[in-house]
Amino acid sequence: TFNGNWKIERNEDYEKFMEKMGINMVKRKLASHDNLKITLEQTGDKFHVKETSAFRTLEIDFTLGVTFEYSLADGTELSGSWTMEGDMLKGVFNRKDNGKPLTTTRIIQGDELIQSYNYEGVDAKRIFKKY
Ligand code: MYR
Repeated sequence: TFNGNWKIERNEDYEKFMEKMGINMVKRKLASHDNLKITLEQTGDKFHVKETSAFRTLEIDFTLGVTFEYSLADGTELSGSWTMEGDMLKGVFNRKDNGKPLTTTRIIQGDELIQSYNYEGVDAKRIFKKY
């Protein structure tokens, strides 16, 4: 289950990914130490997400397979949806400014939640532990 309170533990290639996203160096440095925490609550095919970071606090509701809007901390707007493939959450989003896809997955591996990202051929991971 994805349910629980998750706190960022480490990143892999996240700065490179943000660079591909067009985020400037100062923001990349800040964002790689954003102290991101997410709380996930799944009820059937509905998720409630609380996100807290150095940048902001927000709550999001989505239903698997249903398109919704999400803004990144820098204001970049995405539109897309999450689906479940086996034990994996798979997100397919498109940037509203340029139409390009950003794909992401969440899986539980041991005591970690691993979120992977892909944009324009660049992969990154953010790895969370329960708190
Ligand atoms: C959620 O489930 O937490 C809400 C929806 C998340 C949408 C996709 C997230 C992509 C985040 C990319 C971060 C890129 C920073 C440059």
